[in-house]
Parts: sequence; structure tokens; C-alpha cells
Amino acid sequence: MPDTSSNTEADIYVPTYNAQSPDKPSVLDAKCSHVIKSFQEAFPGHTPDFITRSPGRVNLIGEHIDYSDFSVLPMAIDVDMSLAVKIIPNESKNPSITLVNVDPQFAQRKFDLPLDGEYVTIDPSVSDWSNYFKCGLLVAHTFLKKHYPDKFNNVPLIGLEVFCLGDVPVGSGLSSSTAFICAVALTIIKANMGLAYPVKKSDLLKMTITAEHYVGVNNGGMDQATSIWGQEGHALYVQFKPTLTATPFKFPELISPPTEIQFVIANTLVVANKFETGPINYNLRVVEVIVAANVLASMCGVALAYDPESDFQKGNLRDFMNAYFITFSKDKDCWNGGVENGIEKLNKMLELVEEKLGPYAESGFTVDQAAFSLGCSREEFTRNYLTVVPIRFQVLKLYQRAKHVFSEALRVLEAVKVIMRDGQDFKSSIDFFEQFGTLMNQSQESCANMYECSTPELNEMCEIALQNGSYGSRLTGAGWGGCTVHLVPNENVEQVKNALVEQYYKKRYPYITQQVLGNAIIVSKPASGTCEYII
Ligand code: NG1
Ligand code: MG
Repeated sequence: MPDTSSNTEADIYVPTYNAQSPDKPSVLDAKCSHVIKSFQEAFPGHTPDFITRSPGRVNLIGEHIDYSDFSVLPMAIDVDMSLAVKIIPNESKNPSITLVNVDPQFAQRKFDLPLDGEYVTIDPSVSDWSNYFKCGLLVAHTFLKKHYPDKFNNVPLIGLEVFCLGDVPVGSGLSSSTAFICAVALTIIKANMGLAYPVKKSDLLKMTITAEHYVGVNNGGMDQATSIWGQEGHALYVQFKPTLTATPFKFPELISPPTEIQFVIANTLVVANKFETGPINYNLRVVEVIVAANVLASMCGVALAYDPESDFQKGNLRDFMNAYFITFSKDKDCWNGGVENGIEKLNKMLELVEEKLGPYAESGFTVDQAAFSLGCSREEFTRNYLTVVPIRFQVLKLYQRAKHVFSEALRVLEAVKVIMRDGQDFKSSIDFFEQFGTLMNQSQESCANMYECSTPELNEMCEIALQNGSYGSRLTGAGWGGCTVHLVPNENVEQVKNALVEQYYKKRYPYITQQVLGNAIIVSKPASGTCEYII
């Protein structure tokens, strides 16, 4: 684990800027004047008091390892959700919230705030954009009532007029919903506690991490952590254990020759429906890696401690790694030894995967074989592993899945090492692109061949980009459709974009509109996280 002990004050609180702030993120002025103008058009004669914003995110490396508790390396992106907010003092005694969205497919909404200070109600069976606002409202209100019970007992929250200006494409795996909810929660806290109230990033994370559960989405915490902690020029090392933290690592400045690091994010426009295909894709992988952890533990004779809060109540691959080193090397915490130590341990895990699971690489594990390896009956195995989430399979590919997870966790650490190097340590700027890009390409290969979560479309996009100036190209997010991410030096960006348009989009979708095309590709540097701007 990289050293994460150097957090400063600036890392602790959500930053507040105004027109004069010297240190404000470069995108902010343009975003703010745009959203203020839009607010004034939507609410004639009114001026907003403040703006909150929170960005979308993309995962650079570390795919399908978060649910095995291995750390990942995402970054915040330039597209975001900005909210211009006017506080309407409660004099009318009937406080309400009025929402206007820049996107005409999201019609204006107005709802009353409960007068007795009770929580708003959310109906998850109705799909409406205002539900996402209500999620952020609800979790922030819960925070306020918990921490300031006297102030918020029996009194309504303050009324607001809000203009929502978002440019994170919806439903493309870039976390538009998280960006929205983080900005909303911050808005509610500020409006009700006063603009001078400092909001801790860690509090905002605690609030928002479960917010989407109210609309029926059971996600982890990578998205919120990345949106909140995003920092210009930095990737975020997001750890899940022992607690969820996001540590920014600055990309090196590349001077010989001078160039800038850009990420091109391109949507295949193939929608991966997790709900429909989960039983043979996402959910099956979750089961396979948990079975792999338990089979490895059984074969190595180590006992797995598990997190009683996890759905499976079974250890995962990270738990296996910990247990292995506690048993055989009396190492109490295998994450305290720095990057090199982590790499050494993951390499040992890869050796074990070859030795123990390698003989079954071709055949995979049938239910009977898996039960036998775990020393339990077929019925017991089925009950413990195969009925928690619905899945369908012929054999469990434990060798391939475990190999992906450990090698991908290792690539994340290698990627952190590359980022941590000083720009001057690279003989040439190309060295950086080659080193980081190679890790991204290896990740794609492992996702395609070992984890089998890529598709012909994702592979094709990666090939086109690599032939046209990308140094690292891979799927991002769950795969089976969705987006790709490409590491591209500034001077190659146009060529990569044009190649994707001509060779992918126009070929596959001859009738594609300019609007769809415009949303399909995003070019972003690592961007700043959640912040507010006082007008
Ligand atoms: P996307 O496809 O970006 O939503 C999903 C999971 C992540 C992670 C990745 C694979 C959800 C909400 N998110 O991401 O937690 O497992 O797949 O790395 O399901
Ligand atoms: Mg989402």
C-alpha cells in the first residue's frame, strides 16, 4: 500500500471558492457563469446565492477487483453536475424545492418540504429524475438531524430554487447519478447550516455512499470517493479496507518533449444491462472469485476470516491473501509494507494460483469438484455459494478469475509506482506513456481473456485507438459494453478521436446523429472534485 499519511488540511474539507480565489480549478469560472446565466433565465429576476458541483469519474486501472477489496485507480473527469442555488427563506411557512434541469428530457419539478421536519418520501417504483435529488436531500437531512438534533427537530428544511446543469452523459458508466447526489447533499448542508459551515469530505462520503440505495441501486463507494476527492492532475488510489479512502497521486509533469496527459473516453454505445445479464456476467464473476478464495484457502490449509456484513459471509481473495501471510509468515497486516511489499505478496499469490488452480485451468470446476475441494456436500456448497444471487453456469473458471484479480491488483500498484516517479526520471515523455499504457493494455488483455468481460466492440475500439496514437486502451467499468478509456498525449487526441468516429461510430452506426456522437467521446484530464462557489 502506498504511504497515505500525508493528508493536509486542504484534503479534509470540501473547498469553497469565489471569484477572487487564486487557487480555484481552471474549469470553474466558465462553468459558474454558464450555470448562473441559466438560473437567471429559468427564475427571472432571481439571482443564485451559491453553486455546488461534483464531477463524473472513470476508472483508469483496477477492474473487477473492488468487490475482492483490492484498491483501484480512478480519476474525476471534466464533465460534472453544477447546481446554482437560491435560498428562499421560510417566511411563507410553506417551504418547497423547485428544480429546473438544463436537459429538456427532465421536466421542471416542485415539491413541498415536510413542515414537521420529517424526511421527504421517495418512491423507488417511479423513475423520476427528482428522486435523485431527493436521495441527496434525504441523506444530508439525516446527517443534520443526527449531528444537530436541537436545530433540526420539528422544523422544516429551508426552501430552495435550483438550476441543474449537468454534462456527464447519463447511463454511460461515468457516474452521472453520483455527481448529482454529491452536489445535492452539499447543497442541502450549506443552505441549512450557512455558507461558512465547513463540510468534511469524509462526512460527505459517509452521507452519499448509501444514497442510491433509496432508488434501488446497491453500489459500493468508489464513485462517490472519486467524485468528492478528485484533484486536477491526480489519479486517486481508492482503498476499501480497512476503511474507504481516496488518496490523490499527481501525474508527472512531462517536459522532454513537453506534452500533456489526456484521457479519451469513448462509449461503445452498447448498453450492458447488469440486471438482465448479471446471472451469466457480473454476478457470476462475484461468485467465482469468492469460490476461488475459499478453494485456495482450503487447498493451502488456511482459515478465512470474513466480513459479517458481506452478502456472502465468505472470505474473498483479499481475505485469502491476508490469511495466507498471517498463517505462514506471521505478518499481521499485509498492507502496511508499502508498494514493493504488496507487489511481492501479489506475486506469491499468482504463483499459488498457478500451482493450485492451474491444473484445472482447462476444465474449470463443476459444482461437485468445487464442493469436493471445499470438503463439503454438493447441497451445502449450493446453499452457501450458488443461491445468494441468481447465476447460471456450466463450470466455474476459478483459475482464470483469480489470476485476473491478483494480476490486476498488482498492475494497480505498478501504475501507482509509475505515477509517483518524477517527470525528470523519464528519459523521454514517451517512456511515461509506454509504461502506464502497457499496464492499461495488459489490463484489457486480462479482462478479455481471463475475466471474459470484454466484447468485440470494446476490443475493436481499443485496437483502433492504439493504431492511432493511444498508448493504453482498455474497457472501463464492468465491461460487456459501456465505455473504453485511452491514454493519449495531447498532440494525438484529434487523431484518436477522428479514427474512432470514422472507423467505429460511422461504420457501426451509419445513421448516428451529431448529438449522439458529441456525447459519445469525452476528452478529459484528471479533474477536480466536489466543491462550492460562493457568488
Ligand atoms: P460500472 O460499470 O462503472 O458501474 C461496475 C461496478 C463497480 C466495479 C466495476 C468493475 C456498479 C454500480 N459498479 O462499475 O463497483 O465492480 O463494475 O470494475 O455495479
Ligand atoms: Mg450510477
